[in-house]
Amino acid sequence: MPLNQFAIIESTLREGEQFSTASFSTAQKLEIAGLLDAFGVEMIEMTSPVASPQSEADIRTIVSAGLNARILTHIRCHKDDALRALDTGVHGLDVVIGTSPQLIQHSHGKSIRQIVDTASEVLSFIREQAPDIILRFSTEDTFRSRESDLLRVYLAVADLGIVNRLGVADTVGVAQPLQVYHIVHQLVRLTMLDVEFHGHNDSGCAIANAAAALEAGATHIDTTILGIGERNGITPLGGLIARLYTLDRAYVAKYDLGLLPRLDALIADICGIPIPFSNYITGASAFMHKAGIHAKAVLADPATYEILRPEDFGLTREIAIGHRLTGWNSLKERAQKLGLILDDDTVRAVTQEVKRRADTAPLALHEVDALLQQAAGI
Ligand code: HCA
Ligand code: CU
Repeated sequence: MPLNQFAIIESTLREGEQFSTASFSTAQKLEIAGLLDAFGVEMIEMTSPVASPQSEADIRTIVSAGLNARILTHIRCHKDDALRALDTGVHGLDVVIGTSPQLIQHSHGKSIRQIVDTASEVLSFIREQAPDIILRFSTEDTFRSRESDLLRVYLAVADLGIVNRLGVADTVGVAQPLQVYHIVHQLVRLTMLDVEFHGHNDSGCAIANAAAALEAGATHIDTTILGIGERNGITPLGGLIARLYTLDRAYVAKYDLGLLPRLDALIADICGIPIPFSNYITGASAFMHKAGIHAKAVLADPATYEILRPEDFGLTREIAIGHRLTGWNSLKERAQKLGLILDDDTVRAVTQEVKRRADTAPLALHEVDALLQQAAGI
């Protein structure tokens, strides 16, 4: 299992731009790419140069920023697109072509045989033009494609001996972890090439599918900050980090985890959206403990109810106390924080008072503090 060797292909500047409210200026792309580079992602994928003149110019700008991350661009399986992309000086090309019956019918109209021929021609052309470029070939809508079609296409491409990586894409977010495992495992076994997974989140499996891909031997996972992308997006960077950290913190030790809150806040700000309360690691309630029993245990040892340590991400845990589920341990801790000396019976009495009032409406922290101070005679 190459989990300690996996790499992130960060696609906020490609898939992320396909999110409803995303449209990045050059300065914003530089800021995002710079922060992702500082975080330590291995590759940054950018919108095709064919998309617009500014998209093309921005690839050149990011390439010349001299980041550690390799800069890739994402193109259709066309020679013209490839030439435009190569001209920008990018380090890698991610080439994609649809293989599902739906895309064959409504997108390019090619048969599987024609797909194999086109892919062979375009990929060979790219390799002739750029012997050292990182070259990836993906099928779009892999998980609604026929397995026999996929194998024909991937094996033919692998046989060319010129691509560095094969990609599988759950374009519509329909795949389940076992299916992802199955396809990735076959590609790893049959081709020995690096394998990349790109997964949409329409049915909530994007993170689990990425983890399954890694377990099956995938080497690269596509992410975007906050998971932004077409519709409701793809595997979020923070979610992937949370998933892998909880398997073994060593898997993500190569990244500067303390930058995750800044990355999420930056994209939320640029896209004009809040960070969801339920977001992995950076959601407002990700490290918030409420029920008295939880609070008591967390105060004794945070690991009782925390699988991620907030301090590893530059964050702090919070104990909510002004509500009817509160417990006296939470109030005791609060009193100590305020420097108040109260015996346990008094703290218990204040706790009962908080519960009684909170039955009408939750109390703000300053209201709880006032009750504690009153009990201490202040
Ligand atoms: C799309 C394309 C893609 C490509 C993924 C890839 C997808 O925007 O529809 O090249 O790996 O989800 O299939 O993002
Ligand atoms: Cu996608």
